[in-house]
Parts: sequence; C-alpha cells; structure tokens
Amino acid sequence: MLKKTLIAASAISLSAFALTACGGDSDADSKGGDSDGKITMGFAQVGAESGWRTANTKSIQETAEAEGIDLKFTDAQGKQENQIQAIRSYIQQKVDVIAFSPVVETGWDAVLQEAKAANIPVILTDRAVDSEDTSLYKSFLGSDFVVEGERAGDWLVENAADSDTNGDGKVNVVQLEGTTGAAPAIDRAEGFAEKIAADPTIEVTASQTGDFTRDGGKQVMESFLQSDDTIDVVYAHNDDMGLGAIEAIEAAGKKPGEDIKIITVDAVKDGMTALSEGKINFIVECNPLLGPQLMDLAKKVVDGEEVEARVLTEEGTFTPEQAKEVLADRQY
Ligand code: GYE
Repeated sequence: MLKKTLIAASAISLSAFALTACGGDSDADSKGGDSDGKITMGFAQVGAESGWRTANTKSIQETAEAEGIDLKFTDAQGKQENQIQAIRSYIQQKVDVIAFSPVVETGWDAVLQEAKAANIPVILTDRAVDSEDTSLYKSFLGSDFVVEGERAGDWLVENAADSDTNGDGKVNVVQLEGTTGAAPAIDRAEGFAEKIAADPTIEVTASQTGDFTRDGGKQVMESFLQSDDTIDVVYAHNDDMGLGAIEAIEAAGKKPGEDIKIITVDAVKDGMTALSEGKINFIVECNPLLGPQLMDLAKKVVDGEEVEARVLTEEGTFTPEQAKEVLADRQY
C-alpha cells in the first residue's frame, strides 16, 4: 500500500506539484495545520538498523503525540530512493514541515528544491547533507560526529600501552565503519584518524563497512579475524556493530575487552551493558532522544520564527565503571 503511494508520488513532476498547489487541494487543506491549528509533520526516517535508531524513532513519535503534532512517519529501510519518494509524497500532501535524517550525505538538492518551491520548511535531524545551498533547510539538529570520533581517538592515545594486547609494540586497530556515505561514518572515521595520528604505534590496519548493524559488524569481524591474528583493538562506529564483533571474537575463542579492546559510539542499553561487563572498554555517547528539540524547532519554523542554523546535542563518554553507575536509569 505505502509502496504504491510512494511510487505514484515520485512519478509526479515538479510542474504537477505547482499546479496542484495553485489549484488548492481542499481535502489536504482541511487536514493541514492552518485550519485546525495542528501542525502536520512528514518525517522520513533512515530505517531500523540499530538500537540508536529505535530509540530515536520512539522519541520522535512519543514527542509528536505529546505535543499534538500530526506525524506522518515513513521508514526508508536504509535506501535513499525511498527517502526521496517519502519526501515527495509529503510535498504532495502539503504537510506543514518536513523533517528527515538523510541516510547518506549527497544527492538531496533536487528534492529539497522541490520542497522549497512548495514553501515547505525542512529540518535535518541527526545527519547532515553535503549541499552548498544551505537555504534548502532551516536547521540541522544533531550531534557533532567529528567530535565523537575525536573522543574515541583520544581515549585510544591515552590507553595505547594497555591496548597493545599482544605486546608487540604496535596497536593494530580494525575499524567497523557505518553506512558508506553517511555523515556519522565519514565524520567518526575522520575525527578518530586525526587523533590517533599523534601516536605512531597506533595504526588502522583494516577498515570496512558493517552498515551500522549487528549482523554486519559480526560478519566483517569474522573475516578480519580469519585473515589477521594481530588485532589489538576494534573501533566500531556504533554499539550494534561492536556487539556483533563481540560475538565474532568469542566464537574465535578470544576474550572481548581483554584480548581485543573495543571502542564504540552511541551508548544504548545493550552497549552500556556490555561496557559494564568489561566486554567493551569505552563508549562515546551519541544522544538519540531528539524528539523534544525537533518538535520545538518545528513549531518555530511553522510560525515563521528564525531558528539557529545548527542545533547541537550534548553528550559525553563512558568507562565501564561509569556504565555501572548510570545503567539502571538509562532510558534507551
Ligand atoms: O550512531 C547509529 C545509527 O545517525 C547517529 O545511525 C546516527 C547513527 C547511530 O544507525 O547507531
């Protein structure tokens, strides 16, 4: 059903959108925010690839409901073309505001221009787009992924001696990358590389995408372990891939957290549990609870208020001891 609607929407050209807009679709208008004061938001989510994403979706859905915002929600199953189709269908439905978390950084200009031509404000949440034209969106709400990568790199530089688990004077790191072309994958690799450059004993010996999933992390780690028995450290761009790597390491008869150190990003409950058990050594936090800040921004842009072009979320880092302290109170 949904697939059909989306395909139909994508087949409509830009001029057809303009015509519909001029003709005034009364049905859509009567459902829109203007007549009953209720804001309609179209949200195009990446997918359900990780614990982080599940918590993010829940936060958005629960906050929209609490704030009386009519939320139209689609899950793109990790595919950019699905997100583009969803955004086009939101334009056609004349929602008041569009928000989305772009699966990859590039390739958004055309559809964002269509939203702009239809006078529908767009808010980027969680991930950025790589576009020269910043007038295509009102604000970008989310973490600084370069800083997250730097925090992971700083920890490794500080703990380099301890992390040389086989004592050969070198710290061999394998990297489990997030989705290829996604902002958090690009930036977390960059921030990490910048920091570890300070210590010539640390080297990334292999790096491959695990697509931010547990299964992806497990499979890539299995192949890394088969071809290299000198791995000291895993740097995974999210908890889920780190958890997959733990399974692969245990299956290979090694002890995660001891024989091979593990650094991850996110700090979702399963990650924090593994951290408290000493199977992960360090987690850089990335907060998925973007719902309240997103709905706040949406109300402002729909009211025509100026908003900050960049809204950052606040986050920290966790060691195993700190994980034990905060685990019981964590919401996600
Ligand atoms: O770290 C990962 C998810 O974009 C920040 O996407 C998000 C990332 C998050 O799949 O777990």
